[in-house]
Amino acid sequence: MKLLVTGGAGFIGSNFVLYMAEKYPHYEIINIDALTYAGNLENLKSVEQHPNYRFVKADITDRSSLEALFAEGVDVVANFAAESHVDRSILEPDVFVKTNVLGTQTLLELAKQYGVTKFVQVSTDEVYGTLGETGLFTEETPLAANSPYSASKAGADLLVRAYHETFGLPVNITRCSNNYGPYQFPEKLIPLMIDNALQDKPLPVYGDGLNVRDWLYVEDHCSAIDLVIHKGVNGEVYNVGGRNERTNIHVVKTILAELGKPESLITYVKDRLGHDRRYAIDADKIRNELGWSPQHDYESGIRKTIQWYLDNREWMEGVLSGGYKDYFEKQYGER
Ligand code: NAD
Ligand code: TDX
Repeated sequence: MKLLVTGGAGFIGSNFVLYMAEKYPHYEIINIDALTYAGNLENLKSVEQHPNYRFVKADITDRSSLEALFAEGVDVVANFAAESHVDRSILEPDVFVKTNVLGTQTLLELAKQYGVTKFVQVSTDEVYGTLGETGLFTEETPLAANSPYSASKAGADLLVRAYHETFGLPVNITRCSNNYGPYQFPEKLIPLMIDNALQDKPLPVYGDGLNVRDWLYVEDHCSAIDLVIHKGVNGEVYNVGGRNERTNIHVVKTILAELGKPESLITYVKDRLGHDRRYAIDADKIRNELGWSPQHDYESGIRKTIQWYLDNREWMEGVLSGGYKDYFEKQYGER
């Protein structure tokens, strides 16, 4: 099997490459990534020497730089590449539309032209909008994206659907809830709060801190995508989530308690514009139809994650200093 992973230098993509390379050492894995601020090849150090792994620096919106790779023959595309941070999408929506919508359409076109056997679009629960106090997102929940980020992901989802309906492209869409774990860029809630707490800096909590997210340990997301690649019924959407709903303030307090830091570090700040109140995923379909089950609950996952950041301070320092950007040239030279 020849697997093309896009965005494999980012948080979830790099965890996925490591997961697949270990589980299927005989698969050929090609990782393409534009290495934006969020892409970090240091995440992939342990797989660099793997004989069946290859990294190619490329932008998913640039068809000409991808064509040769597809012409070599690709079986499966797993599209993780995206602009992923909601706050950035509020400040600068253009690049979200370019990468998330146009980039996905460029990949779909190549997948159609070169006849891939599966195209998995890694999407998000945020395309469904927001929930009130009760209820869960199912695959039938109408799309009602509220941020430029989620709107661009919803646009991509509709293009993926359209390539299935119109051209018969064998696709799946996965819609996962909030991930956490190793290698997450410290603009996102959990690594940001761990890092600030370790440095005794204020922990900025948006609004009243009572927004709810449904947390999933990243490895459990990887196992879901693995299953969808191998067993997903073409054209189907699969929600992914572990029923770990927590308020943001609860998450922040868990981190402070685990690190032995005082709650006086918590600082309430201005709310995010258009801040979705609550996400919660009904994952019965992937559980019942594909046999997926997550291996981590919130308590064990968050402890493991905090320990990883404690054990990998140099990774965080590299990210915060921007030092990881030198890594590509050191490792691969100019291209
Ligand atoms: P991330 O920001 O950590 O990584 C994104 C990666 O994509 C980076 O390596 C970046 O360099 C690369 N990239 C960006 N623009 C590119 C382009 N034009 N061409 C090629 N590569 C490009 O994001 P993440 O948190 O790992 O999310 C990965 C995917 O999973 C995204 O599609 C996101 O929407 C989705 N998702 C994320 C979560 C979450 O909680 N983080 C939850 C559900 C779904
Ligand atoms: O400093 C902060 N303070 C704060 O209160 C940050 C960065 C966030 N928050 C709140 C906003 C959200 O309610 O914490 C919650 C989580 O925020 P993020 O980590 O930015 O994640 P979210 O906006 O929920 O989106 C994430 O999950 C779905 C990913 O970034 C998306 O890529 C994914 O699709």
